[in-house]
Amino acid sequence: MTPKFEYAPAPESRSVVDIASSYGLFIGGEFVDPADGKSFKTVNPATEEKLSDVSEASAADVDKAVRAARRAYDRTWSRMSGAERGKYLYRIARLLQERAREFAVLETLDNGKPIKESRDVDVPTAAAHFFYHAGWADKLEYAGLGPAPKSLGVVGQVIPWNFPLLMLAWKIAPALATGNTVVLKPAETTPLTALLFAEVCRQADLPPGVVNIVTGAGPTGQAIVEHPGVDKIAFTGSTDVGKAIARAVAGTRKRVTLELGGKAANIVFDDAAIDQAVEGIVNGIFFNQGHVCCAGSRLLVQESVADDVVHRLQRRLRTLRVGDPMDKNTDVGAINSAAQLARITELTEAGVAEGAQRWSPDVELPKRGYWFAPTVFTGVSQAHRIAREEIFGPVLSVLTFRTPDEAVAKANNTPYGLSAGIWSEKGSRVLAIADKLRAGVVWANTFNRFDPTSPFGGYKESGYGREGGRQGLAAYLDTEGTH
Ligand code: TAP
Repeated sequence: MTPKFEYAPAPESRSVVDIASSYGLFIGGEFVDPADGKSFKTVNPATEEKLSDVSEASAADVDKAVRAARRAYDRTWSRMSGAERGKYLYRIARLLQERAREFAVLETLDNGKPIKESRDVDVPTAAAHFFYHAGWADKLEYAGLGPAPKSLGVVGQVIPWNFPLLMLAWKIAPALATGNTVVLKPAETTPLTALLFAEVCRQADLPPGVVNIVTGAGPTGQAIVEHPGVDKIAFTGSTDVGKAIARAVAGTRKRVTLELGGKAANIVFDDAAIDQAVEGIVNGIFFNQGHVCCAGSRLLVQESVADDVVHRLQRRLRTLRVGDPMDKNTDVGAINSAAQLARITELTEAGVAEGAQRWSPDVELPKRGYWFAPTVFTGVSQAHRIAREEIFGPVLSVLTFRTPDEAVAKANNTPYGLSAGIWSEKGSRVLAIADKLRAGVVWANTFNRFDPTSPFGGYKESGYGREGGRQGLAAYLDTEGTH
């Protein structure tokens, strides 16, 4: 598709939030320079314009952060009552709400996601995670995890770029509520909301060292994983890196939880409310440009309604607005990085080469920045790469089935098992199918709904451990008294 126009982000977006020209590492409650003075730039993926220079933490910096976290754990955080810890979490939650506009704008500038998503999903859901876990802080003995479960100590957390603030909240809120201290590394391409969050920690008077933010690339994450002073690793990212982390911590005292990739089936039966299902399909794969671990990237549609569903889906996709993420009417924003765009392009080319039929609505993509038009593949077989591999972009693969058993077999025919969706008006069918799906989260007549009260996590190669809900607390507690 030939790019046709260019735009600049609205000038007011820069005035909503102050972006410093460079950022230090947040260690022990202070922004400090990295030991070897290295930095990297973070860009706006919608314009390729540089936003800021961010410090690159070396192993020495990670060591400093782990020591700060240990000191904070020993001297203050582990000695504090749950009720006191809860007050800090409530304070952080309220500050996220008060500064919601800044967070939403910054997230959209750094990530490329539509402002209406950062405003209505990422930021409020992040605040909700802090509110929810604040409530648990003084009630841990009632969580059904043993009489007086103890915290683990220093937790190393490594997160991806698709929901930078929300993934931070999923990690930091339960860790703090359960009495642990944290060293967190955001993804290289989206560090800015984590650094704004560091400022919020200071504003909330969080004791220095309870939260430490070290920015950098893969090696910084690796230094956290390998540091002997870390008691637990919580990782969200690709299955390949997750496997490397599991190998690195094998045989050490470190606990580990992994939230990895997915290739979710969104299953539409012939008795479904079709228009409602079409909305769910669109939300399932085009929300956040499809940069969603639990995206409904495989549409399994019953043969008798397949033509109708695809036709209505195409009609709906023609109405999507692709472009400036800062425009409140935009539905599909920019791809997060050149590397991710290359991966999406490579896989979609493989889809064509393997014989699937590719379709996109006629959209005008901006000239600069990283863009990919919403894409639907029909005529997909289970052997195609686009049906097996995680694309992590706005690309839907459509497969068909005749019987419910065939739907289940196809849905489960993947090494992943993070999520799935079922569209049917029959409650008994929904329950029966949900029971047979090998996926950690199953949505019925909806998709991509996130709530702090409900545990989220994978089966099979999508990882282990749960985040959210009562079950998510267990990942941060020594429930067996063996740590
Ligand atoms: P990864 O490349 O795995 O990166 C995730 C994080 O790990 C980043 O902070 C990355 O740093 C860091 N990292 C890279 N190499 C590392 C190493 N050897 N040791 C320790 N840390 C390392 O994934 P991604 O491309 O950012 O994210 C996309 C993937 O995340 C997808 O597969 C998606 O499904 C998965 N994801 C899963 C979930 C859940 S909840 N299951 C949620 C969101 C995303 P850099 O950014 O600097 O490379």
